[in-house]
Formats: sequence, C-alpha cells, structure tokens
Amino acid sequence: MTASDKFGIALAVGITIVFVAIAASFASMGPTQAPVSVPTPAPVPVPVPTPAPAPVEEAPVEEEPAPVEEAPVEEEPAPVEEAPVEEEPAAPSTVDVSIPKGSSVPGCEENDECFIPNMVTVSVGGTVTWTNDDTAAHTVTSGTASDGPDGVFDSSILMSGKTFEHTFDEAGSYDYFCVVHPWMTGNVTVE
Ligand SMILES: [Cu+2]
Repeated sequence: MTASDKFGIALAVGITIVFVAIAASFASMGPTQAPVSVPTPAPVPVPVPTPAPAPVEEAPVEEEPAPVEEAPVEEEPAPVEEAPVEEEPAAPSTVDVSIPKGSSVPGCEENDECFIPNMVTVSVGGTVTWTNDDTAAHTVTSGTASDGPDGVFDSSILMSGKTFEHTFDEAGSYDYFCVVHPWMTGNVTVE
C-alpha cells in the first residue's frame, strides 16, 4: 500500500464522517418543518351579480270599461185602446103598446101583460101609441090606480080596435093605468 492509497482511504473516511456528522446534526434538529406550501385556493371567481334587469314597467293594461248594460227599455205598453163605450142605443122615438085580449079580466097583471110591453122607453120627444086589441073598452091614463090620474095624458074610453098616442116632451118616468080595470098598469120612461 502506497502512501497515496492511504491518503485516499483516509479522505474517504473523513468525508464519510463529515457526512455522518452532518446527517446526525440534521437528525438532532428534528424533522425539519418543511414549509408546507398551502395551496391557496384558486380564487373563486366571484360571480359578478348581473344587475337585475330593471323590471319592465308593465304598461298598465287599460281596463276595458265593463260594457254598460243597457237597461232594457221598458216598452211602454201600447195604450190600451179604450173600448168604445157602447153607446146605448138611443131610445126609439116611437113605441107601440098593445092592450091584449083578456086584459079586462084580472090575471094579466101577474105576468105584467095587461099592456104589452108594460114598460117601454122612448126618447124625449118620442111618441107611444097604444092599440086596444081587446074586445073590451079600456083607458090609458097617466098616474096610478092608488093615487088616481095625474093629468099628464089620458085616452079616456078607448074602444076595441082604437088607438091612442101621446108624445113625451120631457124626460121622466110615467106610470099609467086603466081606470076601468085598475089592475092594468104600465110605465113609459122618457130619456
Ligand atoms: Cu081596461
């Protein structure tokens, strides 16, 4: 072994020792706190709030006015045509009355048939004509059997087949009778 060999070994040993010593010193220092590089989180992109779109102001819907319901026009009822007042037929201006057969015997008064018709109506100014159709004589005398003749008209004795007439110029009710047969009564209404 040469001197240079020895030197080489010695150098190697020495280097080794140095390394060991360094290693030991490192070991004694404890685990080196390796700076942990904390990964900073990538910045979360803050979402930029998009400005809410301004609310479109809705054009106020013009409310269509409710259709005014037209009040149904009440139809005026057609004026009721007044029924023409039935004009009472004007009283006749002439009336005939018969003095029937058998009226000289009581009984005709039960059916108001001593004068036929026993009640008549004539217009003012109208005329009533009595005809004696009986075989007996009679009278047509205004008034009543109970109160007697009133003087308005009187045929006096009217023989069979004869006639008597009287014109009434004033409205009113005229009773008459036969003075011979007081049960014979009649009436003339003038209007
Ligand atoms: Cu008579």
